[in-house]
Amino acid sequence: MKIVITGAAGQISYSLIPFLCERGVFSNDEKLDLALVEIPPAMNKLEGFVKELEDSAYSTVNSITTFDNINDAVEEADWCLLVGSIPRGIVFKGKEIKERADLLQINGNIFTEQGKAIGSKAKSNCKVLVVGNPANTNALIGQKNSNNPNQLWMAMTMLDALRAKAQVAKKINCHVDEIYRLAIFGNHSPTMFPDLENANFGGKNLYSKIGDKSWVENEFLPRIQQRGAEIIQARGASSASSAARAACDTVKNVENSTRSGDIFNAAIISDGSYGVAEGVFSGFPLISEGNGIIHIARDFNLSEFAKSKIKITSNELLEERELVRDLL
Ligand code: NAX
Repeated sequence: MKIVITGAAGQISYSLIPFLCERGVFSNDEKLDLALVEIPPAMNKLEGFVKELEDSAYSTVNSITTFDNINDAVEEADWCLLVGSIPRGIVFKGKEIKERADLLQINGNIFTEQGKAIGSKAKSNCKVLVVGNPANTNALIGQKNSNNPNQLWMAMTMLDALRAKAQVAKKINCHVDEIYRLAIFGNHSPTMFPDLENANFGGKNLYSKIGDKSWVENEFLPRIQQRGAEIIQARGASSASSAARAACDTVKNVENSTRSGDIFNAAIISDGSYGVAEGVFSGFPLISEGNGIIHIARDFNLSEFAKSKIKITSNELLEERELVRDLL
């Protein structure tokens, strides 16, 4: 199993790669060939991390190779985890990147190249998870440029789902594993919509169990939508350990079947389901049959409130798509 990880010297990858190397993510007899990708200035740091991975002596790992370009790395890849991207606020070619439009264009160029490389060189059933922000639109650019319809492209919304589960579990005093069918719709951005109306707890409707509309609308929703900013403010750095756990969980969910009665979360290309605009990457409730076969769960009932929230996040995805139209 060849796994390519970009941004491999970054903070998310520092947690993500050890998680992926633990048993239980892929089938037990699978041996991993890790292809770790960075930009040239970060190669020294990456080599340091590779020494640590070697010292961890994982029984699951067959080989570890490093690359300073995507083209050589993705040859015959089974999975590509695209974590690396240029963050907002950084000085790039002498200019501070403040605007979403600039961020989309700069990262867009990275994902154009990565999409082309994956489409032409990775396996025809390669699975791709985009973590680097703006993740949904980066995935759209990558997928369009891959020109390979059999590969599965996703953007990460699992972290939003885990955050939502954790807050609800605290509210009703249960364990996170007791919560089923909690879905994230839309963009991985503050417009995303975590739906509790279709979620279950102990076989009963979760929204009714919470029984507190004001908490859902005025505390829960803004907290999940702004959780990333809350972490940055407290930690002085963006979410890394939780993001890594969410990325690993996404891989696990795509490789294995979804537990009975549940869904998992990722953004995939929209076919217009649930009122989301067609042709953008949106979070949906998904069901996995294992080995990369996934589909959208079709039995969610949306209230007028949910529909209005999904429209907002869908419109944002359309706006983002317009800003990168030249790259699609
Ligand atoms: P870091 O800045 O620690 O690491 C990013 C790494 O990517 C750096 O080492 C950089 O050299 C590398 N990189 C940049 N361009 C590259 C390229 N073209 N090829 C290969 N490597 C490249 O960021 P980190 O905290 O690890 O976050 C990575 C990305 O995840 C960011 O875009 C961040 O915004 C995004 N996130 C996405 C989340 C999601 O739920 N989808 C949540 C967490 C996180 O905010």
